[in-house]
Amino acid sequence: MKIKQVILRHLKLDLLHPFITSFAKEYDREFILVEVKSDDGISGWAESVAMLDPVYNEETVKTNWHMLEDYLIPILLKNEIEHPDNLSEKYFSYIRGNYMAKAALEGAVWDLYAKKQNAALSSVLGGTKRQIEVGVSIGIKDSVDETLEMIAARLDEGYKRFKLKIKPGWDINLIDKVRKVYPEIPLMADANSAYTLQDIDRLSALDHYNLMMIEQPLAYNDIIDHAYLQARLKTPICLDESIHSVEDARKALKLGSCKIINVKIGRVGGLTQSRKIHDLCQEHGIPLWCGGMLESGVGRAHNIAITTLPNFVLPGDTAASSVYWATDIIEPEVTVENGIITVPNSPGIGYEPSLEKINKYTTYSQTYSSNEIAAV
Ligand code: OSB
Ligand code: MG
Repeated sequence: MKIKQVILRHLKLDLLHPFITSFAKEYDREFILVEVKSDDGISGWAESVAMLDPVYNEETVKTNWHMLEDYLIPILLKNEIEHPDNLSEKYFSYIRGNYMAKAALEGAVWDLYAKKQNAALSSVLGGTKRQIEVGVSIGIKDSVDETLEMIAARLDEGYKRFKLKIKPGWDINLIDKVRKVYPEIPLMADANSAYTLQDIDRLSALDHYNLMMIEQPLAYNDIIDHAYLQARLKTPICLDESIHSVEDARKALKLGSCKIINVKIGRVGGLTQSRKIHDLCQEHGIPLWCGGMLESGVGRAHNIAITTLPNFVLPGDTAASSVYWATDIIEPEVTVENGIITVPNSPGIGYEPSLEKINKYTTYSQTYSSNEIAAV
């Protein structure tokens, strides 16, 4: 496969509801949309999930633009790509880290590759599910009552699992009150690394509430303390921030740092690496689910495709477009019925990026083409 052109667009979309975590308050999302074009005029699409500031991981929108422009796009335009797997396994592997940047370009090539075969991305990846179950991630609110209202609304919409963001002081009381109103709902908490081992009593207190899991309680780069904590908690720990590769997953499983893993395509460097983590965890009986980074419809479509792999057995964070945006940039938008997304079977990501909407939200863009690279 020869890529002729890559277009990077910087977009800004306003969130319908501010999203507050232990590390950030987000009112909108600025991100890079990647379009790759082959010589026969087909386009593949993906987005970078890097945040504006380096608060989830070390990457940012700017570092991703730099990595794409100065390293990854020139590699892509110079080489004949036999298979998308070769990007992370061969061409990009000498570059350390920068997984979200790599995943963004690789994802667009995967979409193009699937479209060229006239096949859905989900089936090209080996996915089998026709429907996927989804949950919803609820940020930190001003009050417990406000959180309860949001849960009630999402419960009405049929979501299958409720994830509440927690931090020290917004944890036991919150979960206790939610459990009093909803003793049975599938409930979990995500700390985004807000605790240390000194908080072990506070975290152990959450064992009384029958949570499905606690996501990333300790440091973003830790798997050692998590192993110590998991040995002392009944509640399963799910790792998010700490897992960047199949090697990280292997080590975390060996140490007993978690019982569940949240896969984010961007965090682990793309679809090829996500699939490797999937296969390893499947072998070891470790359940997976697909996390979210407040993606637009383009990233959401990629999340839906990877979730069709059989070991994504727990509901993911890929909620409907309408949970996040007044208007999404794909057609049709992602819809959820009774907590279920029906996986599209049209070629590639299965949703059409709307150029009209994309242009409306694009603040700047840059085109790179293979002729220019060759001429340099
Ligand atoms: O930790 O899962 C997280 C959003 C931004 C950064 C990190 C996280 C999140 C979410 C939102 O929880 C999930 C979603 O896209 O709905
Ligand atoms: Mg998380």
